[in-house]
Amino acid sequence: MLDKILDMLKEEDGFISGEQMADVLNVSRNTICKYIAKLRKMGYDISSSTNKGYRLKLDNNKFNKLELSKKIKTKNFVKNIYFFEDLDSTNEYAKTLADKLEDGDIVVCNNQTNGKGRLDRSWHGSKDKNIYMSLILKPNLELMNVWQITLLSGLLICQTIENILGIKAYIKWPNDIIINNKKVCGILTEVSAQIDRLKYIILGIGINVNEDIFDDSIKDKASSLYLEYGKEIDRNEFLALFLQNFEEIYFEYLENRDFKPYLEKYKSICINIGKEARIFSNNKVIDGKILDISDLGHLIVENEDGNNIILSGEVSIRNKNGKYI
Ligand code: BT5
Repeated sequence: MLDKILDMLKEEDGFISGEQMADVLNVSRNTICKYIAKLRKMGYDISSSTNKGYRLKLDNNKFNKLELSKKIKTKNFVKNIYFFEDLDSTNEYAKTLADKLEDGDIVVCNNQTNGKGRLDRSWHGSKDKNIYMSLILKPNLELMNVWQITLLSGLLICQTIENILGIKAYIKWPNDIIINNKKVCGILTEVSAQIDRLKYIILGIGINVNEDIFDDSIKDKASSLYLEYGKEIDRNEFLALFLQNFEEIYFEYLENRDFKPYLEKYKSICINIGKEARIFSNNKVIDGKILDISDLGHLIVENEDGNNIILSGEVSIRNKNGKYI
């Protein structure tokens, strides 16, 4: 009912009377009044006039459960959306619910107050601008394959950026999404497992969508889709399309658990290949040249002794001045 009333308000240029809505929806005017109050509580700006009825002030940047669920077209994913105005961290919240969540459920918020990056780093962002989301996955998968799911999610963020904005985005291995050398999205994958049995994966994704001001600490290396594209982006549409893209590839991948079919595409947008880098892997620091990405999605690095080794870990690329960034 709520979404039907919202649709009617959106379709009307000016005012629409409570009586007209009540007739179309076959409910009392009192019921319409109650739903209008609910919509107002959700932040919709609805004015009313005694003889004319109700008018909605259109706000294309409204990001909430109602708008999001209307856009979502996944088949098996996103049976449940846990949407919050404010949350400390969507990943942390998802963990508290993880046992009851289903494969493909999401936790989303409009304002994340204590966002987490990898290795205890933090993820910044303001209210009403960005996407902060955790996708819960419960695949039947070996622990070592989880890595590939993370890589696929980066690939699919890039694909969604290209689908919606027509802009090419790149990946800094494993998973920073980069446009014009600046980071627009970060991914934090967390896993719960017992011995070798995977319980769940929490894929935490932070996308700088309509952000225009960054914290001093990151303003030189961060950007947003809005800043790169020049127009505001509908977060509902973006997230819905990402989830649809992700669902398709996730189930395709799970059939063979093989990263190879996606490797060429991944490599074609991976900016680390051919670069001098410093890799932090298993408490060791290795300097070398990144030659390639292996079939399993790891880095193939030529180390200082000229040997090729396969690594995973944290990567800093060496810039023109010889500095690792
Ligand atoms: C990441 O970590 O890039 C993973 C970020 C994941 C955030 C999502 S939001 C939803 C979910 N819930 C959470 O609590 N987290 C996930 P890392 O590679 O460690 O990068 C973190 C570093 O990126 C920081 O130390 C900053 O230097 C920089 N950074 C922080 N916020 C940024 C932003 N909004 N845009 C670009 N760079 C940022």
